[in-house]
Amino acid sequence: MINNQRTLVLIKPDGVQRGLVGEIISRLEKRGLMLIAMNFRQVTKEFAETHYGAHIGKPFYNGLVKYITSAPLIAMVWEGTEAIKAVRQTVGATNPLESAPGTIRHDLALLTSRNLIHASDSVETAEKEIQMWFKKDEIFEWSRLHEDWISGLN
Ligand code: FUP
Repeated sequence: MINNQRTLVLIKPDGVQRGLVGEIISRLEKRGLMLIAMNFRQVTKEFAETHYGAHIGKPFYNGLVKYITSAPLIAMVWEGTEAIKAVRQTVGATNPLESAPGTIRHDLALLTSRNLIHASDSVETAEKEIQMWFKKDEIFEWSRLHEDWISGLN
């Protein structure tokens, strides 16, 4: 497999509350990505502030931290060829009103402030976020019998 990557994906509290967990996971599974870690949790204010540290001071920051800590969320690690780019493409642009039809945010959301999902935006961020959200022994390597039908090269 070329450029095999891992990326952190969160189904934020609005996704859980709206019953969209299965739909979102299904879209990533169908794309050909592999789920290698997953848990359900409600994060503290301190944890959320570390995760969204890049946004401190922005006008939406306090609301963002409140939103993400308000109820449980799903945290996952997905793996696959170019997983970081592939997941962000399937997720769509930050503002659902500007995201492409067929993407999760376009099809299932309306507002940036309730855009359902988080996905790491670079290799460096992915590494940092995966380390922050998961212990090593919570991540499972597994293999698919039909791998060549998804990631085979010609
Ligand atoms: P993304 O990488 O697409 O999740 O987007 P950003 O890192 O730019 O923003 C992180 C989160 O901040 C978004 F998912 C939602 C929130 N946000 C707002 O609520 N309002 C804004 O104007 C911008 C971002």
